[in-house]
Amino acid sequence: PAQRKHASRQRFAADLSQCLYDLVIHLLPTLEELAVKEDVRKLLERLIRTIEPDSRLLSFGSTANGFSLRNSDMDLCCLIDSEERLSASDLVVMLGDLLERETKFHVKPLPHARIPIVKLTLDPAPGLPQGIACDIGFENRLALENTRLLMCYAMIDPARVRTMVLFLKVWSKRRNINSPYKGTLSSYGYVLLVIFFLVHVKNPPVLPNLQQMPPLRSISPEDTHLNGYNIWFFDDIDLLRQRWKSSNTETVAELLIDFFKYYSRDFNYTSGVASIRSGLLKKESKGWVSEHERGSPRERNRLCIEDPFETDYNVARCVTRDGLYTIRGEFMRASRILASRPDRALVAIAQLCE
Ligand code: 3AT
Ligand code: MG
Repeated sequence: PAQRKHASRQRFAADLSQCLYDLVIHLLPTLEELAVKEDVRKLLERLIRTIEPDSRLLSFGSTANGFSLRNSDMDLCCLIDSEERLSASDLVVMLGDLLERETKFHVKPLPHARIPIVKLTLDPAPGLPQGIACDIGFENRLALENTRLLMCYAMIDPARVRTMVLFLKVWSKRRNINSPYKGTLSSYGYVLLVIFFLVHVKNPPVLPNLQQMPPLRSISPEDTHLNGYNIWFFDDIDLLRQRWKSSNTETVAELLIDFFKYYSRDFNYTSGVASIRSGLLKKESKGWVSEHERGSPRERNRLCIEDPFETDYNVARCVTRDGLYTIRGEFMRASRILASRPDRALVAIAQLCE
């Protein structure tokens, strides 16, 4: 009977892996969508240069890191290379006016937000059935770097890493636990949970720790630091693909099953901090405690995920007590569904994302 159980588990995992690949392929953005988005970026860049001639408009977030689903929003960052430049909030106001006059976008400038941005939306049109949503921020160089870091992780083992991440994005959106504004976790947070799991929890690891690999030649601190944060990581992916081969041969389904199991019962939410740079840390050692005393409106550190570069920043700071309760409940539910191994993997996926 033990052997039969093992065989059935293997069969289910193989089936599930195939279904996950098939599902994810259908959810990737089309080439047409990517081309339209690139045209939009170029158009916006041209317009911004009428205000700041020495500026560049770069994509970050999922459009740039390989973790994008069909119709995902565009995150854009404007970098200005000249010495004298307008403040971000002035730029937001001016750019807002300009785009309002010159384009068909609906424009919403937010000059007084913590990070000033211009929000844009474009109505659906033929060839663009879902329209476009886009945020333009300024000088957010750390976001460009963390985008590049996630992209490198995606490229080391695209089949397993991208499939896991994309499935979790779909799942978390369908289960309504992907809204930092409502007390749950951002996509960025989920991606970090996956990478933490693949680097630090799985043994043997599926991914190396790019931030702890020694550089090939010595680099001066000026080249590795940005705003006081160490942003160095091993980014020579061609070389890495030649040299680094994971001895972990688990299928994407086995990894996903284990991921849900780990975050439903093994991760210590009370005291643990997930850090992709340093592994499992303690809230206490980072001073990320006691901000959620009873009745306090400031609930900061229920769930702790260290940003890869801004190490004093908890990416999951928006997650409230109720939010975390819901997220953990969802991890348990997913774990339960997968453990019950319905006859067909497709049924499991449908149930998971119900
Ligand atoms: P979607 O496809 O939009 O769901 P995404 O991969 O674009 O997912 P987000 O929209 O959550 O991810 O984030 C876009 C980028 O913004 C990722 C990261 O560079 C930055 N970012 C987002 N949330 C945070 C955060 N809490 N802390 C620091 N940087 C963040
Ligand atoms: Mg995004």
